[in-house]
Amino acid sequence: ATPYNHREIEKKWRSNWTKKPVNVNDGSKPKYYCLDMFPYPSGSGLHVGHWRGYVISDVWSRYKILKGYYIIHPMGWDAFGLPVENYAIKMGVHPSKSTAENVANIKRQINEISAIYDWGMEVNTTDPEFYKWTQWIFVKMFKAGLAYEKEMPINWCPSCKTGLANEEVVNGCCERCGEPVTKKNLKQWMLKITQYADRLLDDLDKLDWPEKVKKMQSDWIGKSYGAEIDFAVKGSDKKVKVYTTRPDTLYGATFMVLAPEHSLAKELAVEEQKSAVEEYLFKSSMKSSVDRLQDKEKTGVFTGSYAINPLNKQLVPIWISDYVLADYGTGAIMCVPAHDDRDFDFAKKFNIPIIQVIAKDGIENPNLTEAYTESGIMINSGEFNGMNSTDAKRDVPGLLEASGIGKKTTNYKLRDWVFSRQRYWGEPIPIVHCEHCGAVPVPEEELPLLLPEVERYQPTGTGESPLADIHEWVNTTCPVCGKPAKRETNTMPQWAGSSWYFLRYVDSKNKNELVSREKAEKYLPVDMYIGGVEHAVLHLLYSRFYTKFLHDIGVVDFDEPFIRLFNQGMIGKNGAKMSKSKGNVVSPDDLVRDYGCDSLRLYELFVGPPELDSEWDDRGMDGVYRFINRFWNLVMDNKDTNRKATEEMVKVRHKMIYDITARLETFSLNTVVSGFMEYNNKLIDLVKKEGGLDKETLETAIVLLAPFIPHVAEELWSQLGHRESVFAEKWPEYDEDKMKDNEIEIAVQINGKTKTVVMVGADEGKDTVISKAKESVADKLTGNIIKEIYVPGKIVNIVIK
Ligand code: ANZ
Ligand code: ZN
Repeated sequence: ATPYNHREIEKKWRSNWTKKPVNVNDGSKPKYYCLDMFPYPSGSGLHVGHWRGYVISDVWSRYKILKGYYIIHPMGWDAFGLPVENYAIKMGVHPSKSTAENVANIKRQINEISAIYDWGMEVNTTDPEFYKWTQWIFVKMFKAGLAYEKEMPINWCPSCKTGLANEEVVNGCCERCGEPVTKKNLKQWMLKITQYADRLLDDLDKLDWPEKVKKMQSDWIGKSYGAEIDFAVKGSDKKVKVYTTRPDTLYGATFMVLAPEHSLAKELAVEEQKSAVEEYLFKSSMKSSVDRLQDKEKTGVFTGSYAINPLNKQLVPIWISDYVLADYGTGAIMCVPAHDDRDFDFAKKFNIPIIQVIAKDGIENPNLTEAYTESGIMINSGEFNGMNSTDAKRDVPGLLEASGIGKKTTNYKLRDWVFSRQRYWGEPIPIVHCEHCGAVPVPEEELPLLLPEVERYQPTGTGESPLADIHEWVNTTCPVCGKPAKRETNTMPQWAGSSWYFLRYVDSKNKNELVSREKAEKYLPVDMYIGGVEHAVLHLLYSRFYTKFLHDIGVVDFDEPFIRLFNQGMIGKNGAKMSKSKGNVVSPDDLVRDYGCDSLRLYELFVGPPELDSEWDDRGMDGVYRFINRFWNLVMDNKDTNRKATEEMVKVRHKMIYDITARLETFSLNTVVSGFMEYNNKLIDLVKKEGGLDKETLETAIVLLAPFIPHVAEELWSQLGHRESVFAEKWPEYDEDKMKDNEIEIAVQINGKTKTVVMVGADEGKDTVISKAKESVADKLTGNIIKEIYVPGKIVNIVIK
């Protein structure tokens, strides 16, 4: 028989599929939208880690084709942003030129996967026909009051020389380059994502997403329920408003702390504390946000002023410390050292009294060595004494509100989205600044507002983008009053295009609308989204926000973009994440040449559970290559034997369908591959035993394998005499009755020791089983039988004396 030759058959089938696509929209099939997170076309190309997600999504898409769907499976390019721009600065190559080169190279590499992408849908975020709509959405948001300008201290990366959103600051460092982030006061465009906080939180319930990602989003939104309480300042008409999630602990509040940036921080400093306070404020203003976060040892300064605890009228000292954040809650807190860790550390350091108000079983601990953060019984709390603290937590906010001491409130950690970047390679923000009319949007019919050519891409570092230097572009006229005006020179963050690109694929050539209502209804939203988990709170939160907005203005009729989400793990080698800088990159190109695309596809799945990080081992390629050869030979050797199926063959076939389908449905793709290996061995054993295999079993195995090793499957399918593509088949169904083992093994024991096994019919009754068992050990029954025990389906134990 012809030996397996991957080069020949992969070339042949790729060309056949181009002539006659396997994914056809005949108008009658239901759609299934399976989307990959689109790549950033970087200069270094793809490594085997990138392949993993694309293989997973292609297997899933091909499986859905066999299940009778028309697949939307597009690909595109997220191509604005820093890497290309940095390359332009270094090499002097225009970003659009290097982007085009990188796209061409990666497209070639992606085609090596033989994934069934529909290139007719391709989008590129840097294409003016695309970013026209990115700008259009901004204008719509501006008109809806969701885009606004604000001057404030924002996260600033001194190395990238640009402002950053909170989401882009990871452990105090720039998400891109890893430099510690500082603060800079800048006038910024902001998007009011906070207006959507509740919907972004509540609608997580609708989504079939990994719980981990949902939790990350809800933690990021960070909704908490609590109260705002006013503390009067002694000897003054000033009040300090605090936000607390624990108003039940009010009797235990023994001091207060203001953030250094709090508006009252300086004012409340009494004469003899003034210089100490000023010194502290200066010192903390010099600290980077990382230092403030990482400081283990609490620092602070006493203002000299006192506030009055509104419940017990006790005087509490007012301190200033940078462990209180200026932009959360009210920027001031009441401190309950007995029950809060940070407050406890602070009180210990500065010798402030600690009053316990919740105690286990109501028994006070006079020597607290750490904050007591569990529940218990209220003590030292006047009218609340004796209450269960859980009830107090629930009821006290209402009681305080009723007596006018506090007000029930909710708070969010989510902040509005800092949307300006002081960089060149991004969408220009379509706004004109006019002295008379203020900020005016570029008229919709004038979009796209093209990104002009510049000579220098260097970020200026002054807080202005390089666009500010192009005077003929900056100077324009006001769209409203026609007087001279200036263009906004900041650009959008890289997330702008990726927040909505998935909507554009299905109508990527539409000149008049972002997406037509008809196409949106037919093909959207995304049914399955596949990509890395690193986007959990950035891209995935922004996309949900954009989709909800576009829903609200009537562009689409759904308000969640991605129904199901799958996050694949990363591939590492030699214990490190695969990356060019670590020098441990494995290129798919050589592996495809030497082993073929089908082997690489299979190994990408076999390397480990797809949701976990896995280690690459080149030797694994030999294993899957051997499997493919064995399967190839099995089919080629038996394709003409025309055996009639035995009962055993039927049983193996149905079990195989069942096992493979169940593992595939649960995304246990590595065990699908090992399952194929096991069944292949079973089939080879059957051939040895029966001298051949029936055609239906061979065909079934080929169809099951088709999503995984499509070229091999097509070739073997045609070798069996079929003229149509294997993808015109239906995914096989199993019949549970035919899967049943009708013979089962029963262990036969004498006095608890196994002597032999007997085969009995699966639905044989107790008496028959016991008599067969006794027969099988007749020669060993050398005594009186005193008991016969039957464990159904498993054991017969005969007790003799
Ligand atoms: C008194 C108290 C007693 C508190 C207690 C906690 C435990 P979340 O859940 O994160 O919303 N807080 C409020 N504003 C703050 C700020 N700007 N910077 C730092 N901490 C701040 O946390 C709310 C709790 O964090 C609030 O409840 C407040 O301390 C503190 F046993 O008030 B609590
Ligand atoms: Zn004007």
